[in-house]
Amino acid sequence: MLALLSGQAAARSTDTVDNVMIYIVVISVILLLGVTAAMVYFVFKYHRKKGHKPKDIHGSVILEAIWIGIPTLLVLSMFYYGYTGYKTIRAIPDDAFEINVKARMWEWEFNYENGKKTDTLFVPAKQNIKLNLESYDVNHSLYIPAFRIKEDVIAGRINYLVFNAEQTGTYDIACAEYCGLNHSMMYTAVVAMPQSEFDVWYNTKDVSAEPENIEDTSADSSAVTDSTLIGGGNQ
Ligand SMILES: [Cu+2]
Repeated sequence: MLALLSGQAAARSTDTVDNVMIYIVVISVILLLGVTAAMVYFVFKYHRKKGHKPKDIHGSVILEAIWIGIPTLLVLSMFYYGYTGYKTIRAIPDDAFEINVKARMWEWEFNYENGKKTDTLFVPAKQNIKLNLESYDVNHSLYIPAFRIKEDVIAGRINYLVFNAEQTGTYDIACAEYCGLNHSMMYTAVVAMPQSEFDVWYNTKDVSAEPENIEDTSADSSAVTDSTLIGGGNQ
């Protein structure tokens, strides 16, 4: 919601999902207020009065058509809005930068095309990213709450997740599929860096090295440290 208020979404998918969410919440609140107001009004209007004889009402085609028609249209519009958003999020852009992700009990492994391998996901910001998701063992689920995206990592199958981080920063990654005893320890982070910074890191020889500036900050307050991630999670 913070991103909504400040107008700075962490990723494109954040906006897509939030817009649908707001749409559904607004409709729900309007209906809630309308139903509650009608209920209170009817309590006073139709309370039992002395000497008053209630009369029976036997259906009304127009009324019934209205209360079937309007909710149906509302629900269909929610579906349409949600589905078009889902299609946008699932579409694989041609220029996507691919990273192979392997999940195992209980950690994530990010494998880059040039042989780099990390346990934190480093990506360039404002670039389409495609994660190819595979599991070494059981089912997991890769969840990035700030980007509003989550995809199951199914054993024996390759799944994918696409995103584009609009803002540089560090965001939580969690496992969202209960996968065993230390499932709750499967926190790591996605670090979105400016393209130039990412290129420097990506092209350094040491395959296991993490970006220098990330290592520096992780000592004090960065969310890359395990303790912060475990504390700050929402799974
Ligand atoms: Cu898991």
